[in-house]
Amino acid sequence: MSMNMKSVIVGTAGHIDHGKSTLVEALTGTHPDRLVEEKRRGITIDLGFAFLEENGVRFGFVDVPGHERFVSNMLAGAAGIDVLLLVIAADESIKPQTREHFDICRLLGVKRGVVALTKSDMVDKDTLELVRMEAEEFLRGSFLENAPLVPVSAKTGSGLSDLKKALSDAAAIASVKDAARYFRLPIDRAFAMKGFGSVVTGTLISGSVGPGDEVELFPRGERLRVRGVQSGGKSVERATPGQRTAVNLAGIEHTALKRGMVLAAPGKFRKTRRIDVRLELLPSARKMKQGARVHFHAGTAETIAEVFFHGEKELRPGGSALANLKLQDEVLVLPDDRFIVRQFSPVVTIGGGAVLDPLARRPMLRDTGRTAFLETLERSNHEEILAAMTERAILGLGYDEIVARTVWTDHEIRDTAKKLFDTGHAKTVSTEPLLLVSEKAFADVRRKILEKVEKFQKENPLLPGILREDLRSSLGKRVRAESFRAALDELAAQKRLDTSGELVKKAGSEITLLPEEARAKEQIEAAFASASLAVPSVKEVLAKLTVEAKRAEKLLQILLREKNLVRVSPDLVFHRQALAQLKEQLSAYKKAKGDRINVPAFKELTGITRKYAIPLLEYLDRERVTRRAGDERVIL
Ligand SMILES: Nc1nc2c(ncn2[C@@H]2O[C@H](COP(=O)(O)OP(=O)(O)O)[C@@H](O)[C@H]2O)c(=O)[nH]1
Ligand SMILES: [Mg+2]
Repeated sequence: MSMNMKSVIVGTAGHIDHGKSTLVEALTGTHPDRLVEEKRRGITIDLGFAFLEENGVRFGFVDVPGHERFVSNMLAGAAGIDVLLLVIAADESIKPQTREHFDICRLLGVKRGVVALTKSDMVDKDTLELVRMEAEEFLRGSFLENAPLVPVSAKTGSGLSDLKKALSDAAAIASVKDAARYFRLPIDRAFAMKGFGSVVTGTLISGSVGPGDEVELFPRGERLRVRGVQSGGKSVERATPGQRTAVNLAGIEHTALKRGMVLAAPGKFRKTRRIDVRLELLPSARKMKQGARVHFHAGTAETIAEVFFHGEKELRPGGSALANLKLQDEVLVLPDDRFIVRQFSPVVTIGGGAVLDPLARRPMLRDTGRTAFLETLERSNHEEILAAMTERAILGLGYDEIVARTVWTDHEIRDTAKKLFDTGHAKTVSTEPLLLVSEKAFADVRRKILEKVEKFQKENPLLPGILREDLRSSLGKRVRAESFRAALDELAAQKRLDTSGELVKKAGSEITLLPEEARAKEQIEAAFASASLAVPSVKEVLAKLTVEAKRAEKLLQILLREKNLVRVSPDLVFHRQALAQLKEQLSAYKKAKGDRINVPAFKELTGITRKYAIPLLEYLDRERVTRRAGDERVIL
C-alpha cells in the first residue's frame, strides 16, 4: 500500500433489503455481515466493514443496517462518512428508511455521494426510468442533487464498473481530513483478540495514531498506550484520517471499552454533559417544546438529551434554533461535530445539528449575551470567536481552555491571539502558558489597582505604600496573578505607580506629615540620639508623645525605614549615630589592644550594662563587625 494513497470512507444508506450488503460484497469481494445471527437471518444488524483499492484510492466501506430497529447502529456508522452510497432498489423505489437515512446523512453534513439503483435485473427499462425519476425528484435541492444515479445489479454484475468509476470520481473531490490536527477515533467496536488483548475499531476522523502513542479514553479519562494499529486488515505505522482503524490497547480490559467511547489525543479535551448547539428540526417532525427529551447521537455515542431553546419557546417543523442540550451521560464532542436527535417515543429521526460550544453551562436568564455569543461561534471567524470567548472569561482565557473549546492547533491559537493583541481586543498577560484577558477586563484590573493604592495611601498617610501581596489579595480571587503582574507592569511603565521593591505606591508620592506628627517624629529621634547607647524603651519614648499610639508607632516605622533608627532586638532601638560611634570605638580598641574583646571588656569600653551589651554584640556579629569566638569576640 502506498503511503500517499487517498483514504476515503464510503457509507451505505438505504431501506432494508434494498441490496446494500450484497452490493458491498459485489464491489469489494467481502460480505460485510459479520455476526452469526446476521448470516443466519440474512439481515444486517450491526455495522459491517469491507475494503477496496481502486483507481489509486483506498476505500473503506461501512455497511449499515437498514431495519428501522437498528437505526442507532446505522448512526454509529454514519459518523465519519466521506462519500455516501445511497442504495435505492429499482423494484421498490423510495421507502421510509431511504428517507430517514438520507435525512441523517444530510444532517450529519455528508457532502457528496453516489446513488445506486440496485436490483436493476429485476425490473424492465420503463420501471427503471420511473425509479430514476422518483430518485431525482427526491434528491432535488439536496447535496445529492447532481450526484450520479447508477443502475446496478449485484446478480449480473451490470453497472458495477460504472459505480466504481462514480465512487472514484466522488473520492477524488472529497476533502482530505487533516492528519496534523488532534487525534480522534470514535469507537464503534471493542473486543478481545487472542494473543493481543483489547482492540477497538472505528473510523479515524482526525489526526493520526500509531504504536507507542499515548491516548486518552473518553469519557472514562484513562491514559492508555497504543500497542499496535491496523488499517484495512494490515498493521500500519500510522493510521491517517479516512481510514477504518483498529487499535490494540495496553492496560485495559476489553469489557471496559464500548461503542460510544472515544480515543483522543491525551490532555487536550474535556468530556461534557452540557452543550450549546444549532438544532434543526425536520419538516416531517412534530413541533418541539421547551424541555423536550430526545435521543441524542453524536459520533458513535448515544444518550438522552433535554432540550432548552435559547430565546424561542418551541421549534417549528423545518425550523432551526440555538439550543442548550443537557445530556444524561458524559460524552466527548467538539465544536462543529454533527449530531442527530430522534424522538423519544416512538423513536424516529426528527432532526440534528452542529455543536457550537461543547463546554456550555446551564442556561441562565441573566446571561443575555449567550445568543450573540453562539451566533459568533457559528460564523466561525477565528478572531471573532477568540475575542468573544476572551470577553466572556472573567478570569482570563488560558491556552488549555482555548484548545478544549475550539480544537485549534497551536499555530492557529497563537496567530489569532496575536491578531487580537494587535487590534487591541485582548491583552496577552502571559505567553507561556498563554493567558488572554479582554482589554475591558484588563482595564478594569488596572483601574481597581489604582483605586486600591489610592485608598490605601489615603487611609495610611504615614506608610510609604501598600505591600504587593496585600494589594493582590485586596483584589479578590477574580484577578489572576498573571493579570495582576501585567497590570502592575503596565502602570509602572506608564509612570502611574512606583512598583520598585516590595511596596506599591503612587508614582512620586511622598509621605506628608502634619505639623504635630513632624514634631513627634523629631522627638522620637531626639530621645534616642541623646541616649547614646543607654537607650530608653520604645514604649517609654512613644508614651511621651502628644499623638496617639497608632500614629506614634507609624512614625517610629518611618524612622526605622529611613534608617535613622535601627532595631537591634525586639525591644531595643538605637540611633544611627550611636551605633556608628560604637563601631569607631571598637576599631580604636582593636588598634590599641588587639582584635579580641570579651563581654566585661566591652561593657567597660562602652559603659553600658549587660542588658544592652549582649544584644549589641549579637547585632555587631550579624553586621560582621565582630565574630564570636568562644567567650570572646574577634573584631573584624
Ligand atoms: N435479483 C437481485 N437480488 C439482489 C440484488 N442485490 C441484492 N439482492 C437480494 O436482495 C436481498 C437483500 O439484500 P441485502 O444485501 O441483504 O440487502 P440490505 O438489507 O440492503 O443489506 C438478498 O436476498 C439479496 O440476495 C440484485 O442486484 N439483484
Ligand atoms: Mg444489509
